[in-house]
Amino acid sequence: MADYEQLRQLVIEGDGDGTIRVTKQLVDGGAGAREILDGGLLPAMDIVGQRMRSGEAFIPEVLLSARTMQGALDLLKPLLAEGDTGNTGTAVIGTVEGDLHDIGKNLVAMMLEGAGFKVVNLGTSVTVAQFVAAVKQHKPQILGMSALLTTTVGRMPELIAALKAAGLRDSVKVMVGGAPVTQAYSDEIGADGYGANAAMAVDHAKALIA
Ligand code: B1M
Repeated sequence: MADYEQLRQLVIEGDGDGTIRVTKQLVDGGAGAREILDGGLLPAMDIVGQRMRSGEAFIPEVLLSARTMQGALDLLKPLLAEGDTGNTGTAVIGTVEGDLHDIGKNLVAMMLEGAGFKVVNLGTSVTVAQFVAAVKQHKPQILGMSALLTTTVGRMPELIAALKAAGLRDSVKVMVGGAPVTQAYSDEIGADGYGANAAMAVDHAKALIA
């Protein structure tokens, strides 16, 4: 019988096949995608982060856990994207330049899709110029930036300044998130919305375009 403790352990160990198997068993047993995320996958990545900080886990192990987590997210994607299929609006999202962390950003993207947004996911290490070009091309209602490093979070105000310089700032609502980002930082840099997690990000995005 699959359980969340087992799932957390498999993600921490970076066991991709085991994680997929247990995730499938939980889905077949009637668990919802949010439940699987909150009960197993997200707490597992928190533990991986603590181990990285304390020197117990190194980059190769962290990368294995991250790949494992992404595999489970891919499996859950149809469930996360279920629901409102209407066209709520367009969201362009990416991880800022110099930053390769994409699990949280991809989760936000999947859940925005689930809320009916058309999502243009620009990937990782997206430059300010690439974000600005994407705003010109896709004319989104929401522009989302993710940053996980204290050394890359400063790209966020740079992009806001670049949008102003290009005369685009009033055309789009800017949302920010990621581990070092707080509501206070979001306010300080003049972003329109912040999400501490993916569910809050989606709620804010919907409220911003209501
Ligand atoms: Co990195 N890493 N990492 N890492 N990594 C952190 C962020 C760190 C906190 C670990 C630690 O020391 N405890 C630390 C940053 C310290 C700091 O800046 N103060 C760190 C470091 C130092 C580094 C390197 C510099 C390590 C090195 O090389 N010496 C290096 C940098 C590489 C680079 O980016 N240039 C590095 C590399 C990596 C891996 C490649 C090995 C891997 C990333 C793989 C990948 O993403 N494909 C990795 C991982 C996995 C982590 C941890 C362990 C987990 C991140 C994660 O995926 N969390 C992380 C520790 C941690 O955060 N606890 C760590 C799960 C994910 C669902 O949560 O991303 O927070 P999160 O997203 C949440 C919310 O933040 C929010 O919603 C999401 C879902 O709830 N959210 C948004 C995110 N984006 C949003 C956008 C929004 C709204 C909400 O609106 C647009």
